[in-house]
Amino acid sequence: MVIAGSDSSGGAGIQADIKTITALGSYAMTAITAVTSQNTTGINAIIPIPVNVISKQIEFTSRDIKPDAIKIGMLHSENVIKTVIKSLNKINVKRIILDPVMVAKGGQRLIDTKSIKTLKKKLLKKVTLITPNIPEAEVLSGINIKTVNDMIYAAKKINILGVKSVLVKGGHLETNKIYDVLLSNGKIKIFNSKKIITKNTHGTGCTLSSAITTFYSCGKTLKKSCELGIKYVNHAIMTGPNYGKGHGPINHLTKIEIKKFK
Ligand code: PXL
Repeated sequence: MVIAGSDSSGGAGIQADIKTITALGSYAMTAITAVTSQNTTGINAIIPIPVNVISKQIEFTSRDIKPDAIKIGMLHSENVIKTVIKSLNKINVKRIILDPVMVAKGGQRLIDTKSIKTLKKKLLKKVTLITPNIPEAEVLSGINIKTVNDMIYAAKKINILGVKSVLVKGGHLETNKIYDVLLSNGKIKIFNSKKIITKNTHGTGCTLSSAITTFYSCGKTLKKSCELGIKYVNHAIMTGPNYGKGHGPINHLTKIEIKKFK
């Protein structure tokens, strides 16, 4: 199950989540938190969904088909965060992945400051894995991140807030390769990938967290799920369709061979 916002341009949000989960052979259910109106050049409206409608989607859907895992994306207000926590408490799903969505690729804020506080204080305790990018990890940890060592330190600081595992994504760092840092069970694992030079990276965060959630829901370890998720997103970036005038989408239907994911 995905709890997230809708992206009318189809590259990020719920649309990216459903495409990813489906492409990887799994079944996606959704609870929509907000509807955004956007294209690849930016967002021109965010329409919140009433909180009682959010809790209904989560609870009624899960009562029939119990999710193997939950991915959480855009939670734009404090009220939405509190509502999601209440619903999570009722449905009792163990594997919860949080992509702490804060700013869209074009720079538009998708969450306010008060909500970030509530997310840190109340939601993180419920979460198995959080997947911040560098700016999000800086906000959550209070650390200025310039190096891979800073990423490790930030992961440790975020871990202390109560979340079990942390994947700090290094795409924003000015390094020749991309380093993603996983802190899980007190151990650090660094995944490195080739840097792909492109402006078409809209929805990479949503896609990665959904891919990780899918692999994890099928019983792979968190470490393996991160490794496979990163591989999938890299393929999807490399084969992106180059749509739109701004930050275009990636290719969620990248021809991945399932046997590579063993
Ligand atoms: O990529 C972050 C994100 C998440 N969720 C929604 C979005 C975006 C970015 O545009 O629109 C709904």
